[in-house]
Amino acid sequence: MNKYIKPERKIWSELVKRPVLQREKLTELIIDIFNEVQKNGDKALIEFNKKFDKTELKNINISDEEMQNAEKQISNELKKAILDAKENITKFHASQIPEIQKIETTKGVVCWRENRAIERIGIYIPGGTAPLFSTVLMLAVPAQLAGCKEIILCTPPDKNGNINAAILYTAKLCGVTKIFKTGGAQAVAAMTLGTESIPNVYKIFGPGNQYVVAAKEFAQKYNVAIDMPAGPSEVLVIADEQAIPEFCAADLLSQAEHGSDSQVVFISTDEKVFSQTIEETEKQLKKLPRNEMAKKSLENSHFILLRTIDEALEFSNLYAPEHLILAIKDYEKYIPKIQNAGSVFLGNYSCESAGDYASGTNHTLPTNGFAKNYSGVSLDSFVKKITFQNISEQGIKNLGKTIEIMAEAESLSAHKNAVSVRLNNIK
Ligand code: HSO
Ligand code: ZN
Repeated sequence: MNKYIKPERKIWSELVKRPVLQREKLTELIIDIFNEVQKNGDKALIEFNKKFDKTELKNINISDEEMQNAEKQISNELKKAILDAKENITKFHASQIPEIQKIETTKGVVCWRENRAIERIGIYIPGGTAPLFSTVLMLAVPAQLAGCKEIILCTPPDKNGNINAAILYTAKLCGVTKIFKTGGAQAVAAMTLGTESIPNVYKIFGPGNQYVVAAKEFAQKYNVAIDMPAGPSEVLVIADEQAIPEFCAADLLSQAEHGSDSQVVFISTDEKVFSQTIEETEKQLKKLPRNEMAKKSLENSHFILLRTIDEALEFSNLYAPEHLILAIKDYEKYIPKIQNAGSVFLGNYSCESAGDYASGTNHTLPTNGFAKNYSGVSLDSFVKKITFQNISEQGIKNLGKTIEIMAEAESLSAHKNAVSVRLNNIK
């Protein structure tokens, strides 16, 4: 835990830096994996399952029996929670479906845009210690609302060859069309290139370890789009004198438990809240089952005392956090000053966990400073927008001269002519 008391501005640029990830070494490995998947398809994936996931599977498909068993394994309580969350995520993302607006830019010239779903998308869900079925909701719900025809999900099997029941249950509930037992860079390669079983997709979504992240970057060489560049998860909490240290500590730890590379930053303008939050964080940390991971992540994390909320927001905008929690009074007043953040949580009761699971907003958000130039996943992430225009005889008469003059000035006479022939025809 690094503590800074009113640090000078000249060191801020150091404080906002994330640990550098060494990706270069991975490229060769990723190329090998892509080549192997291209050459041997499903067989390669089965071999990779043996090698990396230590499981002997004959194929990468999920049987009907496995799907039915998954549903039986989930408690009614969890099913109800997943349904509640799905309802809120659906409400929020459905509100993002735009109404078509036809704009007459010049009399007789009508322009508009229409959404078309990306037909085939891929969702990657990591395996490991925390089965992120909530991420299935965050990606499959907007994909289905957008109208994506095929929603492919890949996730690694455990050593018994099984997939977490909640992941399977949620996938089915949210209209995922096919699920495959394959993980890591090879799953990304398979969704990029296609295999006998796995269709190639046009866009790949979802979090993953450094291999998955590197493979998603590499997939773009094959004209496959990705949701966003990824890095470890982060939260920045700003707390004034009315903040509750117990709440702040819990929020910091909820993010720290994601992984040893997670980033948490705490900023306070109040000395008492500052020191009490540090004490609380240490106290709560001891009680956490994922204590080891959270402890490591806290080692790289910053606790900063600043003078004012304005100053804290300036720091936050420079850091551009994935999640920003404003545990301050008058948070409304400060909303216009938030420039760079993935998702913002306002007031003492808006915990990040709410957005992670069930309030309705998406939890797939820009990390690693990318909140400066990227948005989180939304309905828009699953569509392309096509522009249309319809120009009447009157329209070309009204706009024709403008086009002719511009085309001539660019020395593109064929462009000019495409207008001239029409204008002559009208006369
Ligand atoms: N905080 C994570 C999302 C997540 N949390 C999933 C729990 N499950 C990244 O925004
Ligand atoms: Zn989380």
